[in-house]
Amino acid sequence: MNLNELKHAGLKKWVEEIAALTTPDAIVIADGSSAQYDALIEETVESGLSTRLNPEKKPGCVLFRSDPSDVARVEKRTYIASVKKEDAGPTNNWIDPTELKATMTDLYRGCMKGRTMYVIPFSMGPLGSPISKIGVEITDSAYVVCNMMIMTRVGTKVLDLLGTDGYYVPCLHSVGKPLAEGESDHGIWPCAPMEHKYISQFPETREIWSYGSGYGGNALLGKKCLALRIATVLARDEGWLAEHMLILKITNPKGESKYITAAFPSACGKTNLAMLIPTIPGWEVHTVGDDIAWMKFGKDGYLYAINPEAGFFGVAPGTSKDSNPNALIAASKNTIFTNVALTEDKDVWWEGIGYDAPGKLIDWHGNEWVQDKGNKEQPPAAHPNSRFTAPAKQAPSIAPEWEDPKGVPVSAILFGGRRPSTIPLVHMSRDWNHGVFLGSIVGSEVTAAALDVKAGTIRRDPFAMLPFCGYNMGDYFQHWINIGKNAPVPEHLPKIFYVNWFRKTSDGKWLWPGYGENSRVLKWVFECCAGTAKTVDTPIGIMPTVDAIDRPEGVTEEDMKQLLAVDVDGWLKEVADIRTNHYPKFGDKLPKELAAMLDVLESKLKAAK
Ligand code: SAT
Ligand code: MN
Repeated sequence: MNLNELKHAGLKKWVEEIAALTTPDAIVIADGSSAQYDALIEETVESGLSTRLNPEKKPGCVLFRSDPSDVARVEKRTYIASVKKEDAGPTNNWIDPTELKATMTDLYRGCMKGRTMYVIPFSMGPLGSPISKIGVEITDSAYVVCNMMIMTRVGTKVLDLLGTDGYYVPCLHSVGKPLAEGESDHGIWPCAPMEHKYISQFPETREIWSYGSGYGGNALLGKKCLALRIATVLARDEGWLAEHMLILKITNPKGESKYITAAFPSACGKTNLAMLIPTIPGWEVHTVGDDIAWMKFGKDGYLYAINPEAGFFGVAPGTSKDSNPNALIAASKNTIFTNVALTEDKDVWWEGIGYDAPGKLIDWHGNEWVQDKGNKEQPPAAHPNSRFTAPAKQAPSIAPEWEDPKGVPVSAILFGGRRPSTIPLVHMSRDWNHGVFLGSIVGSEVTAAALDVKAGTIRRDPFAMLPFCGYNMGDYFQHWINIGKNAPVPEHLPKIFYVNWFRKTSDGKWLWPGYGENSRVLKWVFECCAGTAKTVDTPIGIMPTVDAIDRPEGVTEEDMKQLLAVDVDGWLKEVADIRTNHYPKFGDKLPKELAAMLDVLESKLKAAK
């Protein structure tokens, strides 16, 4: 289909304006057909940008290698360009929108010369769902088009839904001009130097402008840019929640199901939990989503969640038959791999795949690589942030109702992080505001190697939304409080939990095995929602009794006591850290309900001492 067939006058005008600015050689509209997908992939194979994988081992799969400078989201080049700086808040980068648009317009000028401009109409969420949103991405990257075709619902059906004047979020993307001035093109994966990269959200006008990166969340604008940063703004204004959460369904042996959403900072196993295989006989877990949840009140007063995405953009390293067999199967066909290693027989390999590298590999740089197991310093064959882009429907664990336009009613919301001490295996909030408090204090321990901070430091990542909230995080906390206040049926609000799979003994051993065994904790969560759980009230909230959770093999009663103990001194340190280092960041935007919650926690802990 061509530009003249676009029935939406506003969209056509926007596409023409961008074409005049960026001067592409051709314009192609993504129709969502598999013929178009195949042709685009074939083009990338022919140009050398991608490699087709072994059709017997990985049918319909390709491998891309990005530029070594373009391998992850770039938080320091990500902007919330609200009119007032205060509206971006203390946790976001800000540039005045007029100034930023002027800078970026200069960069965009002529940037698509020699390339094709693609117009991608996409729906975040099932087509026509009252919770879904439509976006249109303009990009000069075929890689982006193909990834968007897996991650979202793309094509003419979306244009039909949009009609002649429907609302869409405009998302403009270019991989940018080559790395160095005068250089014809930097290698085969074009991108701009760091100081020219901009991932910009304009919250008032609900626009996304991205320049200079071709990778992941910088370039697939439906994901973090629309489904989180812009969606949080829409959600605030329209009274719903756009969250960085997986959605899973848990079913007990009687066939009764509950839906749970969960937010964790990165590297805490969100995709693994979403696809977990329970170790408790008779229980089942199914996947609705692994990264983002949009939740809106239904007529019955329950919060209904949809997964706005249609695929998984999962981290490859560490994914194995043991850690996540469902993800491996999901990514066994029709999948785009990025920056993993290639085997001699054109299969993929990565660190933590569960077996040694077979023979000579081509690493993510495109160089020969032979595993040297004695050498701990050997650079990895797959980039640590290498990815698979796989259709969600290919996961054996996918819930049959994952595309239900009305969403699924949420019974429980989990928050969690990587906390070797203090935070117990699980506790439940006393009420909604206490749950909001738990979300606001989410943090994860960082290692000295990972970030430029002292080992053992807690990096606070409220609601796991630090890089993804499109407005002032203090106002975002208030929005969560307001959702509770305005709940049509307060008893139908989800219960809120804080979990921690990462407790260690004083000599550094894991206290809890994690993975499939986490189903034992999910079972207790299920029972809390059903009103059948064994619970005890403690200064920090509602906890399981020591015998409430069946112990996995290797976990002793002593371990369980430790996992479920209230560490009063540890929590008092936590309170002090929140009071002096965390909450003051939000100034007078910090909701009074949260300040009060901190005081209550402190006095309960002191009374227990
Ligand atoms: O690159 S993405 O933002 O899509 C994934 C991630 O960093 O969480
Ligand atoms: Mn994520």
